[in-house]
Amino acid sequence: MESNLLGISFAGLSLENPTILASGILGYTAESLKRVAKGGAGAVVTKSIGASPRAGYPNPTVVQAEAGLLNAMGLPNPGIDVYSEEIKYAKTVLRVPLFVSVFGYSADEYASVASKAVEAGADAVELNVSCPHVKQTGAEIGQSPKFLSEVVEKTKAAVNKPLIVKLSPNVADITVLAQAAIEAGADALTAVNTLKAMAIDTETMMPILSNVKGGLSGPAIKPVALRCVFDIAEQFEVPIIGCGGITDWRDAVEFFLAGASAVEIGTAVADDDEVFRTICRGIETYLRKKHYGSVKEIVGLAHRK
Ligand code: RRO
Repeated sequence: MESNLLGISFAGLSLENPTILASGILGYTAESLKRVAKGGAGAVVTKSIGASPRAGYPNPTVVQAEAGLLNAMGLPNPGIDVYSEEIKYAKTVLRVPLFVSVFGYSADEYASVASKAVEAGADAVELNVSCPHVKQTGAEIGQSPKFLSEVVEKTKAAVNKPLIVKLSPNVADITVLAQAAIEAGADALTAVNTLKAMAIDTETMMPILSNVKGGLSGPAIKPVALRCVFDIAEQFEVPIIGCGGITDWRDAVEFFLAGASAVEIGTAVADDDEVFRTICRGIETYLRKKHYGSVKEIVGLAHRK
């Protein structure tokens, strides 16, 4: 791989390429993160970690949907005190930046978990203010500019590493939340988390997920995610990670053209560890064919008037 075509500097971090493992996919153990990094990811994001252990929801927690996956895992995680050991170990086996995804039930809790994650070795923190189906955290915070500002401000003051805020698509105008996050000190934004959705079993005549509603990911949401990135990039200079249904190089290029500097890949990794490498090769071929010297040169080109 020629790193000069694909290498980026993102919120002060050097990435060998702009493809990143999205949070929630294969994301707890250092060994699984290492496997993804070997598949060519430029950085990896952990599953979201909170202040204390949480079991998550009972099964079924995942359902195959028409063009994607519907999940309501319910933030299962071991808690930051236990997970800090895994972060420390991950830092010894990973050769790419490690982003730790963090959630909380208050601004102070977000800040405290983020600070412990950084202390353990996180290269960046991704704030999950967008889980669509867990009460009193996630989207309940990320849908309110006031709560969001408070969480971002407190967390920013508690960490000395890049702070990335992952936004929800389940809002009327994502730019209002983007603005709140930026003004409160976010170094970058990830757009977007899953789209609130559900499925019903026609035999039992009941919702399939134990939690009734969940989050839709995968190709079904790509056009929505792309629109969110475009809307944010139209108004703000902030670095953006595009996320939502990216499966091949063409999807990734669409997100760059919309204004993303990097892309997160989640659902597509479930089928193929090597998806990062395959997508990177496709982006390189595209850049050469179009006579561009770097992926940076095509970021935001779809906004030309
Ligand atoms: O754990 C989950 O159920 C979950 C989370 Br934290 C999230 O941010 N997005 C999602 O679709 N599921």
